[in-house]
Amino acid sequence: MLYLVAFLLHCLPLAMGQYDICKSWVTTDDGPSWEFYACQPKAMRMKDYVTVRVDPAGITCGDPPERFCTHENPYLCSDECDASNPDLAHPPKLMFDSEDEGLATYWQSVTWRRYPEPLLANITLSWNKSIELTDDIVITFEYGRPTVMMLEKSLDNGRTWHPYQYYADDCMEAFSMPARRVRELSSSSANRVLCTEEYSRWAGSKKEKTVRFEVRDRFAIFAGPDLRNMGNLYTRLESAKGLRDFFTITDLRMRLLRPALGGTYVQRENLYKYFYAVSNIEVTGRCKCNLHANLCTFREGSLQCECEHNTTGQDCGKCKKSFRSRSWRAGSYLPLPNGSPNACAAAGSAFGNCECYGHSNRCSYIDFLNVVTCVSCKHNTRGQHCQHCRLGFYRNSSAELDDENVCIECNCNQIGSMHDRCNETGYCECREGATGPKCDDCLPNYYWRQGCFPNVCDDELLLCQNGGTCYQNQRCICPVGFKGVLCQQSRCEADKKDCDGAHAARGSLGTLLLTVLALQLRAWVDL
Ligand SMILES: *[C@@H]1O[C@H](CO)[C@@H](O)[C@H](O)[C@H]1NC(C)=O
Ligand SMILES: *[C@@H]1O[C@H](CO)[C@@H](O)[C@H](O)[C@H]1NC(C)=O
Ligand SMILES: *[C@@H]1O[C@H](CO)[C@@H](O)[C@H](O)[C@H]1NC(C)=O
Ligand SMILES: *[C@@H]1O[C@H](CO)[C@@H](O)[C@H](O)[C@H]1NC(C)=O
Ligand SMILES: *[C@@H]1O[C@H](CO)[C@@H](O)[C@H](O)[C@H]1NC(C)=O
Ligand SMILES: [Ca+2]
Repeated sequence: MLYLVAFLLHCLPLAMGQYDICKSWVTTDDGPSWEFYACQPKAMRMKDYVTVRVDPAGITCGDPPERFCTHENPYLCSDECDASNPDLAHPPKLMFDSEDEGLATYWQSVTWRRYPEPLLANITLSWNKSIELTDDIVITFEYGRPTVMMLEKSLDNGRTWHPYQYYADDCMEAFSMPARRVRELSSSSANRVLCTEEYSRWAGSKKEKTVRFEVRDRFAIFAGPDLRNMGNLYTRLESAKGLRDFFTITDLRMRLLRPALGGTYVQRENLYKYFYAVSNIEVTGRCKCNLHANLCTFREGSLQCECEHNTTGQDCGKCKKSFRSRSWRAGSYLPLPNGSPNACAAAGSAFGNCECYGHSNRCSYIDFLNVVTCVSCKHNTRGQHCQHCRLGFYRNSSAELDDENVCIECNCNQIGSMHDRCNETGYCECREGATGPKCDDCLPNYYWRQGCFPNVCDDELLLCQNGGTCYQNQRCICPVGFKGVLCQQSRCEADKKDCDGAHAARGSLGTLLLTVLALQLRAWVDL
């Protein structure tokens, strides 16, 4: 009880004390046993686990050493940045140290001496782990906040990026977006990406130093202004499409696009007072463990969920081996207050010993065969244990039997192949002349035209005669006066008018008849 009180006190500010245990030992009428619950790790200061990258190269000040001024005192330029002197250097790691000594330590960029070329910098934070934000992201700028910047996020370790929020002193001018406030959002637009002017205006460098990404204000749309109704938030996170992903990140990127100006114009005669200086980046969140873990530890350079419910993986995203009798599912916040663990079940626990490799969650007993078999195998599998691939699919040899990608479509070319089945290595059975794993190529001496056909002509054996040219192995284009598949035949054998006497004399009875016929036809047309 004491523990509980202490715990509640500790967590009240965020009211996030729910879902903190994965299981408990309970006594029931059948004796003591484990009871399982949906669970998630506590929120942490994520800056302690981040790796940072600052772009472009050479954007950090001090190499070569450089003097800079401040907006307050633009003509007293006594400050110096020198990367080779630890007391005067401003490396990126100073964005993540603790600031409790009073004096701010900060990363600083070079000054805007290349004006009017833009002063651009990217600060990329990577966790190599999916994280669910639980509080605002707060970025602290010394010497003024940027007048234009953008926040981007990635959900796939930096492979793809999406805008998260735009910041400008004039959103219309900078991004062609109307300025909006998160507080104006409604429950249907809680995951909208917007442009805000709240954090970009000049307010004197001493006063307003922070730029926020407002997580709490978005939570408040569902949980009320002081986040008391977390149940409603969890219900929404469970049901509203895309809402949970909106607060999930693996990486963050700040794109600094224009520094503080300290006024309306850039003073070209004193460019040493324009630069970026970031003293702190606070990111509060929890490891995403799919509600299957309440601990997340830093091991081998990355955060890892300590998975329960017989799940495994960095995010507890799959079932442990031999606990795959049904498909993996994330735990659920619902029903309130303890949620559903949706634990992985041991093979053999459901129905005799019916393993379905996670492709079915239903078994059925077939009376007259006296067997238990999986029902409705998914992922293109079939068989008593969903252990085979459906016709038209073949086994992915690099995937385990319980992998969702275990069966790959044969993809046989419809025209080139006999049918849409393939052998164990994905080879289709080809019609005559076709070849290739999918039968979408032709053998040598065949050409493709709605299937493979033997070459009519080529440059080796089936040469076009009498100066004809071979068109795509399909036919000979004959010069005037010749015809036939290989232009081997003179037209005078068909039409007397084109012929000299010598040729006509050698004409056979057949061609003679044809000639007569043609002449008659012409006479008839002329009429
Ligand atoms: C910052 O990152 C964006 C991609 O998110 C890229 O297009 C841009 O070139 C980068 N800027 C710098 C200065 O590296
Ligand atoms: C990212 O995390 C995974 C899983 O813990 C690990 O295998 C991998 O080496 C990590 N990658 C980096 C770049 O740290
Ligand atoms: C996980 O498997 C173990 C046996 O290894 C079992 O004792 C435990 O109850 C299982 N947990 C869940 C949540 O099913
Ligand atoms: C085969 O399975 C592996 C492992 O799951 C997967 O990475 C790969 O994409 C699969 N191959 C195909 C062609 O689907
Ligand atoms: C599948 O067919 C291809 C082409 O006929 C053949 O090379 C391969 O050995 C076959 N694989 C199996 C497992 O039969
Ligand atoms: Ca600092």
